Amino acid sequence: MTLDIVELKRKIIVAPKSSSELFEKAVRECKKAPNPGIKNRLEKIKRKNIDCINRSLQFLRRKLTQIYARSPYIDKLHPFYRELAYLLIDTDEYKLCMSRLRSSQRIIEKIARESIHGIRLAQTERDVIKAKKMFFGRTFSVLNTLDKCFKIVRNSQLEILRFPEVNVNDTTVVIAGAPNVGKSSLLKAISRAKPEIKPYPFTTKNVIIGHIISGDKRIQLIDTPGLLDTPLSEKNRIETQAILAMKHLASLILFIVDPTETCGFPLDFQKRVHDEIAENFKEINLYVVLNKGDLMTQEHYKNYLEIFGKEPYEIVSALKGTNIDRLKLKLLGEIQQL
Ligand SMILES: Nc1nc2c(ncn2[C@@H]2O[C@H](COP(=O)(O)OP(=O)(O)O)[C@@H](O)[C@H]2O)c(=O)[nH]1
Ligand SMILES: [Mg+2]
Repeated sequence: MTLDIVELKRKIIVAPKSSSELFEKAVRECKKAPNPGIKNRLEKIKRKNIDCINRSLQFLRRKLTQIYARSPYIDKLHPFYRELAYLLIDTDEYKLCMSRLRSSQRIIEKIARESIHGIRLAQTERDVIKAKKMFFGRTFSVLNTLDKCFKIVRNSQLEILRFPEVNVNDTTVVIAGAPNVGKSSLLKAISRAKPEIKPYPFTTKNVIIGHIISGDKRIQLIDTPGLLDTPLSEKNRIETQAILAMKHLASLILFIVDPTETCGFPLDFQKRVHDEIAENFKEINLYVVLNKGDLMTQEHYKNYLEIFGKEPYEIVSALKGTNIDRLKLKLLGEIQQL
């Protein structure tokens, strides 16, 4: 089972805006070191400064680890999210930066060890302060070289946090079809609870998610207003790729047709949309559902058969609720075969 996207998002600790922000916090941690209750002045200063370095080191170690260990591995993402990630973020830079955070943490640990060693050997107060300054000076340089990485990682993380939350482990039925054919009405009629609205990357559009639940069987239904309702060839490249990422998600596509054409789109346009989707989602079964059965005449049906050239998977009326339960049972039956 792939880790749930909600869980992945919850784990993310967003990288700081800049390296100086992190450095300043590390210096603040150092200043929290209390005065040790020792008489010998040199020993006292040594202890305090070692404590200071350790506090800063622990802080930086924690922060850096949090960023790289709690951010998702792109290649371990579910293919749907992996494809979106490759579209949305510079994954090469992201990966490179993650490993740089890791190695920089080790370098800072080494600097700390050397500085602490220097403090232990120090003969004078000045030598102690010099060793401490060495720690902060070198740490600052290391963090400085990470500045660009913090920005890259931060932006990537913010993109990932905007990924649509779909359940990749559920059987997924994607609903397609021209505008106004009744996709949303059907989703509402067939779903158990109120559908959830989720934004879709690269578009100003949302997807709407509903569920059919029967015993231990779950089907996730995705309505795609504005995405799979017009020919893909009329969309820009990125938007098309983002839509095509759905092929990693969809177990089957329900293509809704309005044979009455009251949707405002003639059947030959609806067929064009159908053919483009079928062409682009070759590996996925596509079933035609005729909607608005309540308005459909013999004439409409004949016209449909002529243009589509195949019997529909089901004829329903989302408005009247006709054959909705039958469609639901058929879909639940499909799960076994998927
Ligand atoms: N007569 C009739 N109208 C329907 C049916 N399903 C949807 N509609 C109407 O068709 C219009 C578009 O429906 P909608 O679900 O928004 O279509 P979408 O754009 O494909 O999501 C609305 O006015 C619905 O009330 C149906 O089965 N019969
Ligand atoms: Mg709609």
